[in-house]
Amino acid sequence: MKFKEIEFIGSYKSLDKMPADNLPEVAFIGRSNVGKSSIINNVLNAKVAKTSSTPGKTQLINFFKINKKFYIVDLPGYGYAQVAIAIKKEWEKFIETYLRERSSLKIIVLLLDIRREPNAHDRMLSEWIKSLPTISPIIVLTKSDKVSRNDIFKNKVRIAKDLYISQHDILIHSSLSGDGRFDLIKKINSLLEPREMPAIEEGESDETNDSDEALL
Ligand SMILES: Nc1nc2c(ncn2[C@@H]2O[C@H](COP(=O)(O)OP(=O)(O)OP(=O)(O)O)[C@@H](O)[C@H]2O)c(=O)[nH]1
Ligand SMILES: [Mg+2]
Repeated sequence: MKFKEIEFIGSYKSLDKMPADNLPEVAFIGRSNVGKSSIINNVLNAKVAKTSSTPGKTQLINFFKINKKFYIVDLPGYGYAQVAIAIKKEWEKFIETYLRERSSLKIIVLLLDIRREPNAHDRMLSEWIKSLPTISPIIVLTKSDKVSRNDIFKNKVRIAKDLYISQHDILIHSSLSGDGRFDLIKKINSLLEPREMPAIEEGESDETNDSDEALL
C-alpha cells in the first residue's frame, strides 16, 4: 500500500474525542526530540507533523488518516526536562492512558536516538509493548546520519542487548537522508496487511502488485 492520501484529522487531549471509526492506528512514541514528527513526515513524504529543535513541540495527540484505511498518530514526547513537573505528569498520564485504553491501536513504533543509551522510561516501554498481545511493536533507531556506519552497527548491537531484543528486530532510520524509510514502510505495511496467501493470485488490486520501489 502506498501512503498517498493524507488527511490531518485533529489534535486531541482526551480519548473520548478521538476518531471512533475503529480504523487501525500506528502510533509513534519516544523521548522528546527523538524525531517522532520528523519520521512521520519522512514516511508520508509530506510536511504534515510539526517539528522543532526545541523539545516539547508536540503537546497533543495528532491524528493523520492515510488512504482512508488507517491512522498515523504523532504523540507528545516523554521525559522533556524543561516542562513543569505538573504538566509533564499530565502529559505522561495522557500518553499512558492512550496506550493502555485505545483499542484501535495496533502498531507502536518506539523510537530511540541511535546516539543514546535507552533510559528507564525507554526500557519500560519496550518491555511493556512486547507484552501486549494485540499490539505489534516496531523499534527504530533515529538520526542515523549523526553517526558513522561503524557506530550504527555498534550502537544497534548495544541497544539490542540493553533492551533484551534481537538486533534483527531493530530498524535504523534517518529523516535527513531518508535512509531506512523503505524498510519502515514495508514493516508497517506487513503488519497492517498480513498476507496469508502468496501475492500472486487472481483478481489482485494494483496494491498487491506494488513492487518494493513503488511503495516509496
Ligand atoms: N540530523 C537529524 N536530525 C533529525 C532527525 N530527525 C529529527 N531531527 C531533528 O531533531 C529535532 C526534533 O525533531 P522532531 O521530529 O520535532 O522530534 P519529536 O520527537 O517530534 O519532538 P517532540 O514533539 O518535541 O517530542 C528537530 O530539530 C529535527 O530536525 C534525523 O533523522 N537526523
Ligand atoms: Mg513531535
